[in-house]
Amino acid sequence: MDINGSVFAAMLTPMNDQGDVAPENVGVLVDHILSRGVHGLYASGSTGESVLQSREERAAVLTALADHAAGKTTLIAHVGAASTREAVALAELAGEKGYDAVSAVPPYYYKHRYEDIVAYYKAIADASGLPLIIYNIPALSGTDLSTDKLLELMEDPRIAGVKYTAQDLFQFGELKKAAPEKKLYFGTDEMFIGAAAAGADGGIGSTYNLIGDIYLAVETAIAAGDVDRARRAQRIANDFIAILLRAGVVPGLKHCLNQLGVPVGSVRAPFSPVSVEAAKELDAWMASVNLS
Ligand code: NAY
Repeated sequence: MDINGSVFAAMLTPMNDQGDVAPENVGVLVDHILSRGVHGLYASGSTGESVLQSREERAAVLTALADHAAGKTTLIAHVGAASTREAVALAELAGEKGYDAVSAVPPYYYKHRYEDIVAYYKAIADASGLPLIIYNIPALSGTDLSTDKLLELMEDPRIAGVKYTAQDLFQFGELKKAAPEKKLYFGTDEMFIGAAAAGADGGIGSTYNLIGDIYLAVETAIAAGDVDRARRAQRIANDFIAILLRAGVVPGLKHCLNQLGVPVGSVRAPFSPVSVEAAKELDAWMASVNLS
C-alpha cells in the first residue's frame, strides 16, 4: 500500500471560542488547505493539540476528517498516546475509517525500555492494518531514538517510514541512505529546503495549514535543480515562521486562519490566544504577501 503525495499539513484542530473541539468545522479547514495544492492531511498530531484532548475528542476529529475526505486525498491519522491502549483504540478507528496510514510518537512521559516501544509500535500496526509512520520528535516526546534504533524499527515491513521532526540533517541523510525504500518526511518547516536537497520524500508541518503551496514550490524547485527559486520560496516561509515562533505556533496559525475566514476557533489552555502585538505582526505579514 503506497502513501500518495509528499506534502501534508499537520492539521490544526478546529475548536470553538471556549476551546471545545468543533469537528463540524474540519471540512472547511481541509478544503482551505487542499485549495493550495497540499497532497493530504496528518491529523491529531502536535499541531492538532492532541495531547490536550481525550480519546473521544480525538476520535471525533479523526471521524469528521475521514467522513469529509477519505478516498479523496491522503489521510494520515496520528494515534500516538502515552498508553498503548489509547493508541491502539485510535489505530483501530483509523483502519475502519479508511485512512491511508497511521503515525505515532513514541509513548511519552515515562522513560520506556526500547523493547516496550517496539511492542507499542507493533500493537498499533496490528490494530490499524495500515502502513505506520514513526513520528520522531525528540524535543517534545522526550525519546530520542538513535539512527540504529530507527533503522531496526523500520525492518518491520509494516513500518513505512519516519516523520522526522528534528534538525539533524546528517541523521536524516543517514536514514535515507540506509533505508532508501522507506518514506522519510521532514517536519521542521523552516529547514525544509535542506531536507528536500538531502532526499526527503516530502514534508509534514504546521505552517502547511496556511502556506502549503510554498513547500510544494520548494520541493519542485529542488527537484528541478533550481536552488535560487527554492531559496526564495523558503524565505517566504521563514519570514512567517520567525513571527510565528514569537507569537506561538498553534495560537498564531489559528489567528491567521480565523482572519482568513476559516473558523478554527481558539486554542485549548494552557495555550492562550495571541497577544495584541503578535496579532498585529501576523496581520501585517499576511497583508505583505497578499493573504487575505
Ligand atoms: C505535527 O504533528 O503537528 C507536526 O508535524 C509538527 C511539526 C512542527 N514542529 C513542532 C515542534 O511543533 O511544523 C513544525 C513547526 O511548528 C515549524 O517547523 C515551526 O517551527
